[in-house]
Amino acid sequence: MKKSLLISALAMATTVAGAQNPIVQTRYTADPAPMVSGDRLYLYTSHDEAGADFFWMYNWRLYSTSDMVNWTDHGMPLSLDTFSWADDRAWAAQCIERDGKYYWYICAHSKLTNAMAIGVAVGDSPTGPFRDAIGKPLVDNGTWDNIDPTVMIDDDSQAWVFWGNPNIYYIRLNRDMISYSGKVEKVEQTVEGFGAPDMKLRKKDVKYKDCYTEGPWLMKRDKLYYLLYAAGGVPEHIAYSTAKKPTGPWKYRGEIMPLSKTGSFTNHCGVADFKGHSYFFYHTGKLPGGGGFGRSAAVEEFKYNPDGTFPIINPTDE
Ligand code: FUB
Repeated sequence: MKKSLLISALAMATTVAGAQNPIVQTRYTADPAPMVSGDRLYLYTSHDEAGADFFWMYNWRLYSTSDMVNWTDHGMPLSLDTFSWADDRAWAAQCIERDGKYYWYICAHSKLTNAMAIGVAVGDSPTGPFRDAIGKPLVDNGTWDNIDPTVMIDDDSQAWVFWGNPNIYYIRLNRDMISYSGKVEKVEQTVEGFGAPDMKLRKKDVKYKDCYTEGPWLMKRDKLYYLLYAAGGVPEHIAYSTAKKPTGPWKYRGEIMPLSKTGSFTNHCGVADFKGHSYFFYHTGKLPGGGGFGRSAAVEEFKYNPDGTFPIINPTDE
């Protein structure tokens, strides 16, 4: 059983079938973030522009499926126009449901600080419509580190947002999901935790190449917290760390998706369990005409190892 694609060009909310990677073959879709709601899996993506020479990106896209074979294109529910404070770089994002509302955490360039910022949109359904939830960024402290938010609601109902490149930050969201308590915290990147120490040492010593770079994905399984992320600088592979608490300490657990010839020097992952199967989403540059700035979401079904660790997952075209 495998994926899909061939989302028709007419597409909007049209169901079409296919059976190979990339999932979407009619446009570029990067930074895939799955969310299961009801009996559907929703895939929130960013969107590379054809022919771009950098990550000049303006909107986010949404697809869904009930069977991992037939996908529905829900169009572009969110764009930079949604956020009065944002003017460029509509980068990685993730959506989550709480109390019947859907919170889509995004990052974009802030006009207010001339740096990257984290924002949040809210809607009444997984497909929106979405609006800027607070009319200003959630985090906008003037650093370019503020990219790639990942969000998780813990069993004790505490919601967490992690993000960052090359540093990792987190906040504890309040129950309203649009404000937070305490301050922005920074994760200490020890060798034990992430395979490498801070950026200065990474640059000096190549043995520290296997380090956190960006694109965190926070999840919990059997009481253990997992932080998956793009690692190793350029080009990126996917690695992960685990911890008994979201605040750490983290333990580096190795690679999940090793470097391979995908045509994209970035990678960015998301994981979902859906209808009894586990899926690992990532992106490649494999769509014809694609590459490092023309990426496409892809997916692999996998099984966790009996001890809860991730297997090695390689990209396929199937
Ligand atoms: O899509 C733009 C940026 O490229 C993302 O924010 C990073 O994770 C990398 O995939």
